[in-house]
Amino acid sequence: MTDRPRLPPGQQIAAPGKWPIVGERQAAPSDEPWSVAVAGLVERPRCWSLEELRMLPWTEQTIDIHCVTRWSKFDVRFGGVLLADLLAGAAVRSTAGFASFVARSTRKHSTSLALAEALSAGAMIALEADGEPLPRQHGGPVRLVTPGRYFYKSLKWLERIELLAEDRLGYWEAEAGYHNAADPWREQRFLASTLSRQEMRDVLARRDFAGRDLRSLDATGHQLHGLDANGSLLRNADFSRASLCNANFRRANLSGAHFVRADLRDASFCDADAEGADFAAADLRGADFRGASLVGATFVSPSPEPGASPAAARIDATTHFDARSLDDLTPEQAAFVRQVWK
Ligand SMILES: Nc1nc2c(c(=O)[nH]1)N[C@H]1C(S)=C(S)[C@@H](COP(=O)(O)O)O[C@H]1N2
Ligand SMILES: [Mo]
Repeated sequence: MTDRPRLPPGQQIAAPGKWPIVGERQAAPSDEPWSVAVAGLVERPRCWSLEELRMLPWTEQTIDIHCVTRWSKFDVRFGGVLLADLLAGAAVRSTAGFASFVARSTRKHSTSLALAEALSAGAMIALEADGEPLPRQHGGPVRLVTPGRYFYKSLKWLERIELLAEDRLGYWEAEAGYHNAADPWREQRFLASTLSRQEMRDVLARRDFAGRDLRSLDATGHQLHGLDANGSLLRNADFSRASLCNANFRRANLSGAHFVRADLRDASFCDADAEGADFAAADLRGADFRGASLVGATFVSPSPEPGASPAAARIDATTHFDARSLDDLTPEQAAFVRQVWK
């Protein structure tokens, strides 16, 4: 076996002791006691209370969390029950190829896995993290944990597992174009854009993105000063080296978008979701990040190539940040921004 680095490509370690909350922040309010139901293509559909779950074979797995928004957290020790041990009690039918995991949340959040992959990955029903009951905001009292996949395959507040013949795409996979395979080592983050090349050219020529779904758009090197991208969906879009002076990205979803070496002078990112966005070597003088979410964002390239000029964003006193939002950055990124800001 070849030695591979512990951190998958494009990931950074979250601040020590920090475990960001991503996606929904709480379960749906309910007076029902917590339980996990197994239904669908099984011989014996049934429901386990938390006490019953604790009577199944107990497993502990120490895993590295890799969030698609580019932060990672090493060595979280999850305690609970292997999916395999739970399903053994329900007698899965041979026609079941997929498992859909549904949360007790207001939007009935879900994710899915091919059954064979879930079992071989060691997917588990977790009740504890680092020896403590799972915190509520992290999916307590019971969540799915799928080792070796981006963390969106680890559903919080697990309530129901449905065994299916065909896959049923989960919430992020269907709504946000998250990759259904989710392998961090292959950077399976997002599906490719749904636009044709001609549609891409048209939309770039018009410079009006407002409110549109343009995920994974390739706008590298384009002249887009004054662009109106208010409220647009630009997950994973590539604006590397683009001219974006005065661009309006207010309330846009820029999760995982690339702005490497872009000219973003006086651009507005107010209230935008810029989680995992990459601003390495971008010109951010006059840019406004107030109200923006910056979890996992990059402002200085963590490992510039030897001999290359350091890929640090140009930030000065005219760049606007909420000081508090800098706490969401990794320590290295936060230290860099605090040092050059003002
Ligand atoms: N019910 C539910 N589970 C969810 C999500 C969500 O929005 N709702 N988000 C997913 C995503 S994208 C991630 S990265 C992890 C975040 O888990 P954490 O908040 O405990 O870090 O939960 C996953 N499970
Ligand atoms: Mo995520």
